[in-house]
Amino acid sequence: MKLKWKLLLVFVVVLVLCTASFAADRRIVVGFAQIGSESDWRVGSTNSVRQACADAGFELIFVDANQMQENQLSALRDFITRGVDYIGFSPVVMTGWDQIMMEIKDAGIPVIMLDRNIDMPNHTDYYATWIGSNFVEEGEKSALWLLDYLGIHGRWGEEINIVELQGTVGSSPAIDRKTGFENIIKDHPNLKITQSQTGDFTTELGKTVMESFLRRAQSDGVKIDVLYAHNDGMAIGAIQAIKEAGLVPGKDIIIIGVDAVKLAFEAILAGEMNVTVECSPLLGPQFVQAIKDIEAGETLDKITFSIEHVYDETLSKLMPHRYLSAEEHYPSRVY
Ligand code: GYE
Repeated sequence: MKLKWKLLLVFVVVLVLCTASFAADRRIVVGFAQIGSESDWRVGSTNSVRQACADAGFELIFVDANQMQENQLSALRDFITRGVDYIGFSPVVMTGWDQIMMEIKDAGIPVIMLDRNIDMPNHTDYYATWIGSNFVEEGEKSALWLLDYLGIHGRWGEEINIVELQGTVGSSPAIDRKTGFENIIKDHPNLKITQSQTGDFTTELGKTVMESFLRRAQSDGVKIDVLYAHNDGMAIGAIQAIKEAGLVPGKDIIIIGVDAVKLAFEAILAGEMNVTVECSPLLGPQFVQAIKDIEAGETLDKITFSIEHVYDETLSKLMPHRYLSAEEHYPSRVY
């Protein structure tokens, strides 16, 4: 063989080997469009996704959208342009995603929905799976806990005025937690929601809105018996407002929160909050597993719910089959 052909052969062999090793080393690239960092829950969710992707050796392009839909839309569009392998997505609100979901589908990028859901025609056609909590059930559990609590305190049938701090307007947990709670209280006409407003899932707004609930209740001469907050962060802010108004949270006003973050456990142990309904943000490992399953050619279930509990320091002593002790589980909380 002539030298020039030999050199060409060597070149081709080297090229093939390089390409093969590049393919073997090629990391899976995941774009994740996160809502923001509005709560301890969300921070727990972000940490869980980051850690699980790092453990799996994925390259993660992570965007914090600061609770703004337009930021999420541009992050998703950027993921398409970059040609990521997978998209992870927690939509801040339910609607307004039709166009982008179609674009992602056309680009052939599998989407894994985490935590919140979208509302568009045939929405399940646009994602491989959705992993999260049953928010309607969380609302129902909150109301059922309240009925049990009133029962053991001999307040069954008493007129009970409830104020509600809703989550982000138009988000699936805010819509569903309200629906779930109302599903139960509608059969109990003595339980009334007297004021209801959004606190956007933040502690700061939870406090501000609770202050206005208290002012309005005072001027109307109406007692507030219960606060139902769609997340613990808002409940913590409201507790502050209640204290500043000279009332005793957890006693003068029964406080119900959702998420089961560490701070809620601390408030329960301090007697300032009564119960927290768990919603787990630790979805990173399931998110990574879903990607691995798709890589292996499996078809995923469209919905995966996480298993969650209710924690308090009163009913868990009497009904341990239904409620868990906050004190006992506090040391093992990770968010
Ligand atoms: O309850 C709240 C957060 O979407 C389930 O978002 C999540 C909610 C969670 O900021 O704290």
